[in-house]
This record gives sequence, C-alpha cells and structure tokens, in this order.
Amino acid sequence: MFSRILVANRGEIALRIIRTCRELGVESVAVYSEADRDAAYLQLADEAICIGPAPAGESYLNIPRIISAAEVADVQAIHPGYGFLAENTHFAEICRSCKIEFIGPSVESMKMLGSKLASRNLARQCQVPLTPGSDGPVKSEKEAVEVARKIGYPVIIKASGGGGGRGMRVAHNDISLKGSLKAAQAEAEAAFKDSTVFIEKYHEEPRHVEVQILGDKYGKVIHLFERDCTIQRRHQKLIEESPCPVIDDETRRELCASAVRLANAAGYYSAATVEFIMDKQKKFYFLEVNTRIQVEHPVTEEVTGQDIIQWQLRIASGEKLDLDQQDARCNGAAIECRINVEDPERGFVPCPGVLEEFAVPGGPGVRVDTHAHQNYRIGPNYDSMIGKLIVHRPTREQAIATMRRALEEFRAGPVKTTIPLHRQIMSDQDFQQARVDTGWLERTRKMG
Ligand code: MV4
Repeated sequence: MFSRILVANRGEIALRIIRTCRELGVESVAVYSEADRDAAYLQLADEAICIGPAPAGESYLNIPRIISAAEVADVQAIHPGYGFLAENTHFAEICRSCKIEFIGPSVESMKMLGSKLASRNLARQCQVPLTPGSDGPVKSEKEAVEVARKIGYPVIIKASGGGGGRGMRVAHNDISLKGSLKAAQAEAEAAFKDSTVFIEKYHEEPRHVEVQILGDKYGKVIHLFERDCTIQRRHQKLIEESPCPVIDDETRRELCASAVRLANAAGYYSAATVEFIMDKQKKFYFLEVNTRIQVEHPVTEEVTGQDIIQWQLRIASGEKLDLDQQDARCNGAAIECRINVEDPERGFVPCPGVLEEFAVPGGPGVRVDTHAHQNYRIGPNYDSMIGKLIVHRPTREQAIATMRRALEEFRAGPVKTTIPLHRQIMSDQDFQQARVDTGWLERTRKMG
C-alpha cells in the first residue's frame, strides 16, 4: 500500500478520498486553489498545497502544477476523483512517465473506452446488446439517410468523442436528419476536436441504468450490481438508486454479466461504470463506459458494504481483488439526492453564496457526503453540487420514507438548493411507483 498519495480534486470527493486514506493509514496530500483556501476539509489532509488561482485551468486542471505538487510532496500515487483530469489520458500518461501511480485504469483502457465507437465495437464483440445503428462513423447525408431508413426513425446522432449527452441530436425524418448531421459534426469538432459522429435508433422515454465494475491488475473483474440514474435534467443526474426498481433478477444477472464481459475484454482494472439505456420492454442497450469513480458511488457502497475508493487504492498498489463475485451482495435499497446550490424555479441557475444556515440530517440509515459547513462560502468557480444525501434501508419504500424525513431535516440557506425539489420528487406517486424515464422530470415540472 502507498505511504502517501495526492488527491487531485476538491470538495466532497476530495474529502471522501482523504477519509479512506486516513482509515488505511495512507498520508494524504490535498491540493487547493486560492478560492478553496479556507475549505475546512483541507485540515483533514496531512498536507495541503496551493496550486494556483481559482480558475480550474490554473489549478485543478493544470497538469504541471499538480505534478509539481506531487513531486514536492514526494507522493507515490495520485487519485484524480471525478471530473477535472479523471479521464484525461494525457494526464495519466504524464503520471506514468513521472513514475507516479495514477489511481485509475491503464492509459490503454482509458483511451479505448473513451471512444464511443471503439467501445461500441468492443461491446459488439462481447455480445453486449447494442442499439441498432451505424456500425461505424457516418460521414455524408447520403450514408446517414441510408442507415436511418434501415433502422427506422426516430434516430439519434452522437459524437464518438462525446459523453454525457453533449453533441447529441434526435432526427425524426430525412429532412431533419440532413439538417442535424452537419451541425452535429461541427459541434463534435468544436467540443471534442473530433467530428466523428454515428447514428443509433432513438429509444423514446428510456431509463438509465449503469453497472459498477471493479477490476484488479491480474485479470479479475467483478460487478457490484447496478444503479438506476433515470431522474436527470439535461444529462445532469439528480437522484440515483440501487437496485434498479423495475428489473427482475434474470435481467439484473444478464445486465451485470454483460458489463463484466466488456470490462474483461478491455483488460480493465480499477473502478468503472458501464452505462446502459433501458427501453419500456426492459431491454437494455450499451451506451458508454465511464473510467472513473462516479458521484453516485455511495449508493453502491451502501447496498454492498464495499468501500470503492479503498478498492481503488488497493488495486492501484498492486493488491489482488480478494472479493469473489458470489460473495458480493446487494442488500436493501439505497437512494442518493444530489444537493446542488441551484434554483430549480429559475432553470437551475447556480446560486453561489454563504451557507449561513447548514444543518445536515442524521439518524438510522442516513449518510451525508459533503465538504460544506455552516458559513461555508460557495463560489462561482466550480460546479454547483455541495454534497449528497444518501439513505440505505431494507426496502425501497422504507428508503423513500427515510429520505423524505432526512430532506425535511436538512437545512441549507439562504442560498437556493435542490432540497425542495427532492422533497417534491420523493412525495411524487410516479417516482414512488418507479413510473419515470429520463425525460420525466423536465416533462412534469416547470423548470424555470
Ligand atoms: C440515447 C438515448 C436514446 N436512444 N441513445 C444521453 C447521454 C448519453 N449517456 C447517452 N444518452 C442517451 N442516449 C439512444 N439510442 C437517450 C439518451 C438520453 C439520456 C440517457 C441517459 C440518461 C439521461 C438521458 C437524457 C437524455 C437522453
């Protein structure tokens, strides 16, 4: 095991990683920008190094400054968290060249799975269900129309270098397809420096289900079951839960086994999430792989009792994954609500400010992962999530009841947050009956 690692991130995920380091007896080196100078969680790290001004490009995204901090602090490894450099293959390569262990997958796995088309091809080879579509890039309108007529409208155009919904366009006929193709290619070029796009049959009103994967450096891959992340707004997840409330055990087994086959084929190690779309007939189709720890990992930690960050450190240090698949269990039900400082009544506009009031809930089955505290100043520089409220109870009904009680207790102000919206959703019959899809939230609530 490492003696000291650098945490190349901020906020709740930095604190999450520091906590696991303290339990493992691993010294942690935090990095912070000038905007985070007063963040209380920095005191829990063994060392804290200022890496620059507030803008992420001059701090948390600045590879030379992070590597310099790692060299000065003489760490053996770096944990990138999520966001920032977590899926930056260039950063992972530089860590490797500096002989600093990147706590994540190999550069090769990150590259392969970071390309939508390459990962789709790998999925096809592993008999992972794929949405019917173009088996490669679509370059011309003629090609696009041919594919669309073969698979049937509506279709969706996706950027191969994209993710999280960026660069996606839905087309319902030849005219709209021709009009969207050029725009999608231009947007992909601008956003990802790669204009490659492909086409899939569009699943209307799907659910979003993903499988947590763990792999070690000796070829062993297991899953830690699935998470349902269907409650989203513009590709931003708001609520996640495990297990998925609408699939049976046979579907769960097939879903998780396909994710393991894909990770095995990629020679994957560390933590990853294999994302799927699920249609109304409960058929699932591969979407993409996220080669990082995800915001919603606590939901899986609660139902399985596994510390996923600890597994990442142990695997990165060369330990074998001594957890067998038949010993992994999904017990009870867990739900996570993301606490963002945004105003849902005003289009989720970010609302930075001082948390003059901040009192988190507790009691049986309640977990709060947050770096925030009373009088904490939330600046405009980084994303608006200040924490996550997670509950874990024996049944989904009990988890919803506990979440409602915990949300009632949660005090955060005077800034606007997503807490009132979560209170509404937890009381909503559609949510309670799991009669939702990825567009439900925006269809049923005025989003300002
Ligand atoms: C789709 C889809 C419907 N049909 N692909 C959104 C981002 C990326 N994860 C892929 N996404 C989608 N791909 C086909 N063939 C609908 C979405 C989608 C979505 C997926 C998951 C979670 C939220 C979503 C919100 C809008 C669209």
